[in-house]
This record gives sequence, C-alpha cells and structure tokens, in this order.
Amino acid sequence: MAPEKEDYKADQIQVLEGLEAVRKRPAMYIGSTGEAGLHHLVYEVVDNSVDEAMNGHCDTINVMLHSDGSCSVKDNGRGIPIDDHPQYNVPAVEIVMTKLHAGGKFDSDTYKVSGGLHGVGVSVVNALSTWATVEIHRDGGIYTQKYKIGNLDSKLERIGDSDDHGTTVRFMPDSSIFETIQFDFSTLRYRLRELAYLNAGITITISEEGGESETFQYAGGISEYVTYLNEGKTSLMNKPLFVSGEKDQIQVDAALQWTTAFRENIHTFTNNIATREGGTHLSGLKTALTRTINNAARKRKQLKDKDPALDGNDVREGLTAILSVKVPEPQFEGQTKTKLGNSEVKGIVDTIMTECLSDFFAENPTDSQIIISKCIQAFQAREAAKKARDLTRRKGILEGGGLPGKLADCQSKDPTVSEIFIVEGDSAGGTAKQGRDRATQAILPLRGKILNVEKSRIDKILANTEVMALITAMGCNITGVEEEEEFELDSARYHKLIIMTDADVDGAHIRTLLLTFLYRHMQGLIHAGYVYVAQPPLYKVTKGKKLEYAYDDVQLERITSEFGSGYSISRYKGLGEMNAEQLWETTMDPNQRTLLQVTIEDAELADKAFEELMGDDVQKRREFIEANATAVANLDI
Ligand code: 0RA
Repeated sequence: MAPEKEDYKADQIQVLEGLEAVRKRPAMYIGSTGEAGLHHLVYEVVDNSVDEAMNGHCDTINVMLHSDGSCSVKDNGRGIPIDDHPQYNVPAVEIVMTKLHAGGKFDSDTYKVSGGLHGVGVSVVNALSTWATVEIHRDGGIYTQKYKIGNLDSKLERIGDSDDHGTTVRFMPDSSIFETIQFDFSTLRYRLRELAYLNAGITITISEEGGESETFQYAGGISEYVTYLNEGKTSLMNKPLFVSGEKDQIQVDAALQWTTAFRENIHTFTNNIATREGGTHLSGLKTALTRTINNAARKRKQLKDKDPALDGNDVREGLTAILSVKVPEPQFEGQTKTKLGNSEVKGIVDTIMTECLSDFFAENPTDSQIIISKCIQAFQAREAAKKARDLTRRKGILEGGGLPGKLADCQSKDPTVSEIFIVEGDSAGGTAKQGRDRATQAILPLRGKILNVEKSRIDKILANTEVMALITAMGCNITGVEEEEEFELDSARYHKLIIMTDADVDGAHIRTLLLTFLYRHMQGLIHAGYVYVAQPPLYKVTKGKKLEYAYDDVQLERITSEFGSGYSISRYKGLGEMNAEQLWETTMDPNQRTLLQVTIEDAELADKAFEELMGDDVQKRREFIEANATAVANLDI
C-alpha cells in the first residue's frame, strides 16, 4: 500500500482554474464526446473511488444506472472533505467538485498514484453534466450539495447523522455536449470487471435501477484474471506464477501462465489503465523473459551449447500474462496515448521479473521442463516459417517489383493518399478494378477464406498465399516472426486499408478473419487509424427513372415511403451483383461513400469472439454459442 500523509486536510487541495475550459473543449479532457467520452465520465468518478481503495480506505464501489438516465457512483472511502478550505473559506468539497484540477490527486505526496489517462478530476464530470449531486458521509454527518453544469446549485447542507463514511456522486450527462447520453451496460461491465481484477479484494457492483445487477470481487486479483483468460485452453502449469515487487516507488505486479496455444496474450496496465500499445513496462517484461528462459534452458541442457538462442516470440508462445505497474508520474505516448513512455520503468520491471522468474525456473523442474519444451517447439516452427516464406517468395507469386501478381496497384506512390481495397473473390475484384479511381485506389482480391490464424502457428500463416499477398502489398511487415524484423508503420504503402466484403455470412466471416489477423500481426495499423470497413448498400430501390440505395432497413423504410407505390426493391447479396459504376458510386467513391473506421476495441472484440469460438475447449465453445446466438449468426463457424 502507498505510504500516505496522515494529516491530509482541506488546505492541501490546490486550486487551479474554473470549468469554462472544459465545456469549451470537452474532448481535451475526456478524449471525445462520443460513446467513449461518455463512459469516461463514469470511469473518472470510479477512479477516484479506486484511488481511495488503493490507499486502503475503501473496499466497496457501487455503480448504478438510474432510470432517469443519470449514473451514480457510491464508495465507502473517507468521503470528500467537507471542512472549510483555509484560503477560500468554502467547504473543500465545493472546490473538488467545481474547480479544475482541484483535489488531492494533484498533490503527489498525498496520492502516490492516480489514474493517468483519466485523472482529470470529478469536476470535469460535473462540468459536463446538466446536474450533479454529491452525498458525503463523514465526521458524524450526512452532507449533500447540488450542481448545475458544474456550478453550485445549493449550499453544502447537513441533512442527518451518520457513523458511516463514503461518497456518492450522481450525475446526468449533458446531451448538448455528448453525441449520445445512453450508457452501455456491457461496456461499463467490462471495465469495472477489469478494475476488480486489477485491485484484488475490492467489491464493485454495477446495476441498472430495477434491472440486472452484477458484482465483481476477486480475492486472487490478476492471477485470477489469467486463470479466467485461460479458461478453455490447456494450461502448462497448475496455477499462474505471481510476481510482485517495488523499486524506486514503482510497484510491479504480474501473473503468468503458459498454455498449449500458439499465440501470446499479454495485457499490460499502468495505474489501472490498459496500455494497449505496450511501452517500457512491456519491454522490461519481454527482456526478462527471453533472458531467463534462455538461461534456464541452457542450465537444464534442454538447449545445447551449439543451439542458437530462443527469441522473444518463442518464449512467449502460448503465454497468457497480466502486467500491472503503478507509476507516480506516468507519461503516455503512442497513436492512442496508451503506450507507457517512462524509461526508468523498463529496468525496474526487468530486474523484478528476472529475479522472480529465475527463482521459479530453479525451484520448479517439472514446470520448467514443460514450458521450455514448448518454447523449443515454437522455435522450430518459426524456423520452418521462415523457410515457408522464402518458398512463397520464390513460387512466383511476386512480380518484378516485388509485389503480389494479383494486386492492381494504384498509380500514386504517396501512402497518405493511397488506399487498398481488400476484396473477397476474383469476380468482385474484377468489378472493383474497373470501378476504381486508379490514381489512388489499389485492389487486392483474396480468393476464398483466408486462414484461421487462431488455429495456426506462424509457419502455416506465412505459407498461406492470400496472407502473404496482403503482407507484401502493405509493405510494412508483421510482428511475430523475427524479433529484429518487426512491423513498421512508416513503411505502410497505403494509409487506408479498406476491407470490402459481401454483406452476408461469408463476408462477415472473412472480415472477422482479416480483423483477427490485423489485430495480432499488424496492430499498429489499427492504432494509426488506417483500417476501415467499406459499407456496400443492402438494397436498390427504383421507380421509373428514380434510383436510391439503402444501406440498412431504416433507410429502406424512408426511401420506399418517399417513393410511394409502384417502386421495386432489389436486394444486393454480394458485391458481384453490382456493376463497376454502381460499386464506385455506392461504396468506393471517396465523395459519396461511408467507411467505418476500425477501432482497437472492434478488433479486440473480433479477436475475443474468435478465440472463444476456435479455442480448444468444446464445452466452452458451446456455452459461447448459446450465450451469443444472435451475434454468432453472422460468424459462420
Ligand atoms: C480529496 C481528498 C480526500 C479524498 C477525496 C478527495 C475523495 C474524492 C472522491 C471522489 C469519489 N470518492 C472520493 N473519495 C475521496 C482525502 C480526505 C481525507 O484526508 O480524509
């Protein structure tokens, strides 16, 4: 637990500025005004409660979605201080709730760690809410105060006695700020469950007023998280290895467990925030793993002196791990600001991990034998993969310029204006080639289904000509083959990769396969915002000379009612049913089309769905299909 100053009083709260700035530029404070930004409001309040929990003052947090559309977060922490701020002569809670950056979190002595990405303060939530209320149980009483768009709406009032302690913040998001103010239960559920795993022992409940309710409480913390992630897989160890240590005020916790799976599944966090782009903590973990496992393999003579060293991809094959670090002043970098930049963290994680891992391999000969054998198998497969790739290159799939023969490239060599359409099948590919703007649009037709990467090791993936064509056309390489030869965003030949598949079950399947592949081997493209899904129309409505396209049933409804009687509807089953001109007009023309940009969350979901569907465990697969009957309808397994 964090060392803490016992004499925290209202006078430690620093006042910075008012809240006008927040309403003027909300995205600067909460990332966006879309659905993600809306949910950030909840996370912001919850983070404050979790901070209380991390400091040992709170063990229960209840999130409630009320029927009036507001959300409340209740905790049993110390309660926001209600005594007067000596400088301003108003209750401290008033400052916490109505001034930007006010609050102990910005005094680094008081809270050792605060939520880095959010961590903007409850006042930001208040500013972006039409109304908010706070109820505090503290110092023997119950206190409440009301606010409107971040301003005071009532004096702090003592409304009763209480021996309890804690804070409830309730807020109504402002519909003039947010694109939607409808909270999504499953989005919140996912994050709150994650928080409960990351903070062993705390109890977090999410409920809908008069509706469903779920409670998350994990005594085993991140080890339990790894066990959960490995459900349905065949584990190589009885239980996850738990590692914990602290150095220079940086706390490092990790849980690791190898399975028979082919992929690595490592999730990293900094101050409870998912660092999806990795960073220095992940580098430290990887360095420690590669070094310790090579050392153990040599010591145990599973690797002979003459054998080359295992590389990082080998030692991480089948590894599921959670790495959670707490850093007092985190720096976030990367395309989505989810990459930890603090350079000092790498060495600290390396040191702590190396010590614990070395002990583990020294003390557990049976586990060591099994894990190291798995790593050696991975090494052999990767060697085969490199051979397969070279063979593919020689097989004449590539043309003189080193590009796939079936790629119809664009004329421009400027990646920032170039697009590549990945199209299903040669026939749709042909139509797209005729319809495109050849100056900036390239077409790559893929024949049939691309390989299912969940079930395949990297050697099979690289032996697959469709996948190889995609990798070569993009020109930016992939992760997971050779450590010194990684994915390179700067070499991407196109800044838009557009998946254009039929609007049917097969199309959905191919899209999921592609997304899964991109998520695992070209994730940087998704972080950079380069991956899109094309939106072909579902219907064509005609009446005499009039023609309109409908992209969903709501539009169809609107168009047919506008057309009145005597119209005819044709349903497009595939891209192949459109001629080149129609395909251009409806789906490819940058001035008319709509593209859906793939977010990392979308890709993660595709990946998760796939893993559950394709994993080892038949029972688990059946449960998943039963639970997701509708979603699976267009997954075609
Ligand atoms: C400032 C100072 C203290 C606690 C808090 C804020 C606090 C904020 C929130 C927001 C939601 N729940 C919260 N719980 C506490 C420290 C108070 C002390 O020293 O007693």
